[in-house]
Amino acid sequence: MRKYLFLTVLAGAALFAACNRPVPVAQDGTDLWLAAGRPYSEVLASVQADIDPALPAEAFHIYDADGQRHVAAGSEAGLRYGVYALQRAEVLGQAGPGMDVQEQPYYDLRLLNHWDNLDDTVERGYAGESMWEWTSPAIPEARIRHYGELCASVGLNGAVLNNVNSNPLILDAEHIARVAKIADILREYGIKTYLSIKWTSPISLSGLKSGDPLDPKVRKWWKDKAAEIYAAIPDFGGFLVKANSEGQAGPQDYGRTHADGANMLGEAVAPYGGIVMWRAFVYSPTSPDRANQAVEEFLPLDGKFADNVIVQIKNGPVDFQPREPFSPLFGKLKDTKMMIECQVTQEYLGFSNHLAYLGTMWEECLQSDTYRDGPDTPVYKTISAIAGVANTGQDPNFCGYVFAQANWYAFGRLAWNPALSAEQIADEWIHQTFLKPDGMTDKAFESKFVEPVLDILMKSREAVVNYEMPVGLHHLFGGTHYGPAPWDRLGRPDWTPAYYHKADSAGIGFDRTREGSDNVDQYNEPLASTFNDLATCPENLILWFHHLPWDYRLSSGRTVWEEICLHYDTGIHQVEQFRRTWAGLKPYVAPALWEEANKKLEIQQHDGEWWRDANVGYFQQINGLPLPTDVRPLDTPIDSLIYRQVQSDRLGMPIHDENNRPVIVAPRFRRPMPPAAPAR
Ligand code: GCW
Repeated sequence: MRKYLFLTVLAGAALFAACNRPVPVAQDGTDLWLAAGRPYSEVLASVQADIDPALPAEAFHIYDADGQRHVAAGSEAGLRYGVYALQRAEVLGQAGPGMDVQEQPYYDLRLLNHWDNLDDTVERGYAGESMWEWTSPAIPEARIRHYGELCASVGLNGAVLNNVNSNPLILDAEHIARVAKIADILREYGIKTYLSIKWTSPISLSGLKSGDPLDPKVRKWWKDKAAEIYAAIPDFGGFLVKANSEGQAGPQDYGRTHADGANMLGEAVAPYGGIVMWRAFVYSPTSPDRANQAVEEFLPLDGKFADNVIVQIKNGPVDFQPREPFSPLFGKLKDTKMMIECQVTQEYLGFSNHLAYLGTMWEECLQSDTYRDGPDTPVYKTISAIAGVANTGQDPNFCGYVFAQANWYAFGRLAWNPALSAEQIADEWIHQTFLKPDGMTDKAFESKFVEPVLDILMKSREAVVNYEMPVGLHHLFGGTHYGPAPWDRLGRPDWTPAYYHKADSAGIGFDRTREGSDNVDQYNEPLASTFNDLATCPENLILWFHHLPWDYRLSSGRTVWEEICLHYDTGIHQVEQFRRTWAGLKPYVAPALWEEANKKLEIQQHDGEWWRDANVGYFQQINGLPLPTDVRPLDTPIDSLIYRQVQSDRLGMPIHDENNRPVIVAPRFRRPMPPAAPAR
């Protein structure tokens, strides 16, 4: 009898569970983080919207009065930000009666930089070809509108449409007319249009003999060009310039300075209120330390830039590596406007294949204290504007991976308010992106789905650091920047991993102390001494600043070699854990999104194993040391990885086989490598 009762209860419970089983809502990622909210027009229609000239232009105020919800703002753009903020608050359950929120953006200039080429390829783009479709007869209006909504919803207000490695043709009449059409659409979303220019444009477009910024003919050419652009686009934002960098020409070719060049362009756009963003990404192959060069070139020019010129500085001193210290230039320039350049596209963090939430990386940089004006001068307070290299393309979901969308979102939110926490932003993004399954309570959705996904996002960047370049290692990649190549020692030295890891039989790491390149002294005290001293240098940057013997003991009691091995191993464990977590989330996610991430996480794990096998295997060849006993053995012997790279398609995307493993091949053209340093 008791047995029957038990079975009946069991059957009842099963029936109850089946009836209450959450049913995922179909979605495909093409709405990005606008998926969960009410449509914008509906939110707008539900409020009393007013322009209040007393508010700053981009500010908004959401409040309740007279039994009605109000959104007041200083301008149309501010109103849009306010309505989107309300939409977000509704999704987050923060829009209850009595809501009273007043905000304005921290920076006036919040831009995306698109590295899109006129042939529709995208430099470091991993989401298909250019979203602007330069080669099509018509401009892709629907996509541009969708982009406008997405940018406006997070408060981005500027877009540089083309690659910093610019094609001069962007400034010909045909392209200006086309850009004007795009600008007309973007304007509706409060977004200003900017262009990257090529320094030699006067020569290639009009046959001038020189690009000398002090040559009156050159100056006139730029003024005329500015007039032509502003006639077509009256609110054109201005120019972004990569000059005397990575083979691009610039004012230094004529014996002039960056300031001479920037100010000449600044003068051309000044009458129209335009600006010039001049990149500080400069380095020459002969310098003993690439990380030193921005300060070396730009510090002497401090105070020499015109008012409408902003120097655009990458977050780290080398190049968007998974972990770098902040660029010391942020702590050095006092009389020059500065902006940070973040990279939203994952050039060094697994393209659109790896789940790497970058909010935590940017937070780390923006919150770093530069001590420029004494303590509490974090990077975010030294700058007056912010730019991010976009991760957008023609893929229907814009970014090539639903989890890559989180980085566009996070960049926008930090541009609006750099003091927001990466965790809060990630939490917002999850709620807005993933639809709650039917038949699931808010509470259950929170604990069963949102929290585990948040946990993955928050750990993801560190996982990439661990399996790619831990303990301060950097620039260990090869070829397309997707996979490892620590063995690479050929060609321009500062483009090879060996220049950065400096591994030999005695040790590893770049000596940037006072005994080495003295990069530490580009930081203000107390940072300079903190980084210089082995006892105080943060261990997650230790091989960035120090060259250490393999058997040097870190605070854990483990040697440098053991720590390196352990970090690679940990990174793979972390991705395995992400996969397990994601597998358990299947009941709550639309199949299309679940499948996409499931596949990509498997790719990520296999790529992580490749990174570990290649780096640990290679360094082991150099130091002759055994693996520590508490890490797993390598999967693939170094002999079948060394000097090889992943096979890539036409757009540089890596190819994986049917088991989601990278297809590792010998490069088609390989010069013989000099022998590695002998093992001891
Ligand atoms: O990160 C490097 C990239 C180049 C890029 C350059 C830059 C646009 O590998 O592709 O060129 O930086 O920022 O100028």
